[in-house]
Amino acid sequence: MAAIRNLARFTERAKFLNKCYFTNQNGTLRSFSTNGAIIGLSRETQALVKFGLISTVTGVALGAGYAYYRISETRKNIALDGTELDTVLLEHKPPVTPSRKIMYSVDTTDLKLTLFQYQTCPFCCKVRAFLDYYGISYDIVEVDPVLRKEIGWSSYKKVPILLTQVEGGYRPLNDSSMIVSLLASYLYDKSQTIEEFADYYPSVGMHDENGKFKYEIINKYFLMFNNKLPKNRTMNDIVEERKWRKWVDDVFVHTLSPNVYRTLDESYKTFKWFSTVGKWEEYFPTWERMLIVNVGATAMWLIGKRLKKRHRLKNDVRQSLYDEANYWLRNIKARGTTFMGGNKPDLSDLAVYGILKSIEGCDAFQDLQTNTNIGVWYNAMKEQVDAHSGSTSLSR
Ligand SMILES: N[C@@H](CCC(=O)N[C@@H](CS)C(=O)NCC(=O)O)C(=O)O
Repeated sequence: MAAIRNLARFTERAKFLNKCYFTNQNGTLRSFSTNGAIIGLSRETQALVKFGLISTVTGVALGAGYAYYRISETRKNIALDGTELDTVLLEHKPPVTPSRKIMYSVDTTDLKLTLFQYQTCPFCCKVRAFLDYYGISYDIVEVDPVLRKEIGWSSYKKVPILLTQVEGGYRPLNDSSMIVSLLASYLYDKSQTIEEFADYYPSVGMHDENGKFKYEIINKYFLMFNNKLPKNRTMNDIVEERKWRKWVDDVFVHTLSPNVYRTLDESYKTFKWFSTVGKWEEYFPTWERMLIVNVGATAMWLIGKRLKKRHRLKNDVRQSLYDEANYWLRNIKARGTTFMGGNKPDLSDLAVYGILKSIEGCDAFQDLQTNTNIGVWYNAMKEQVDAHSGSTSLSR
């Protein structure tokens, strides 16, 4: 607000200066050339100069505001370093209307879930792949990725957040892998409540090697089996599944952004697809949609380059995407089964499927299909998820 007020004050002053000192009688702006001669500027140039000035001041004000915000956040976070973060139980449901409801007749769970998400966030797609495969109903709240006001009630500022109705209120679950592990454990052993399972996944605040504050969930890949393994699964299967789920989060997912935001043009195309598939026209007013597409596409194109470096992708980022997809496919082939989980998908299949689904409408996905054999596995997964095949393993 202060930045906006300062900008308004500056604009007023600029108008005053414009009137008093820099204009000729006929209203054209005057400035000084390097050799000291006064040149008259056309109205278009005046407009450009004004625009340039205002943009610079806005940029500086926003930059200063952002720097101040980062410093105060870092100060707050240093105090949190290494401490266990409180998990909250909300007495009331946050007053946000669901964007839509996903209802499955095969759902035999008594879960009441609301997913705060971006339709095309890979981590959100991963959670949806899990819920859809098991045929579990849920409400969706589509979050504005720039303003994020729909998750204003949460101190965790990322999506997905899965709000679960529990005794005495609502419990938000943060982090896609933790959500999947917790729900998979709950589906296997309903003798414990969601609240009890949530205690197995404490979260700790810490700083990473770049000094950035991280929200780390301990044990997020662990499934709680109450000392007995699920039918037809060995300990080795469980360990392998965990290894691949971690590979999805630590390696594979990082090949996506630099690919879908590879050029400014590709970035805009990606955001336009996000807008269509996320039904932004339905949920956000035009100005907000324009803001998301324009700010998002430009910012992500720039960020994509940083991510490429940070995750050490090849210069041709497509190749890194193909390499990881082929690594996954080679390992399934070595097993001689349709899925990594055997004849039925396991949580690692659902994770890979979920994150790839998040780029289904992008050029990068088309190229991936053309240049690798991912299509066969992907289509088999699509069939399983769309048919809610996992629901049969839940009915007792
Ligand atoms: N480890 C988290 C990552 C979630 C995440 O990074 N979500 C992104 C959207 S794809 C986000 O909300 N970013 C907002 C931000 O970082 O400020 C998970 O698996 O859920």
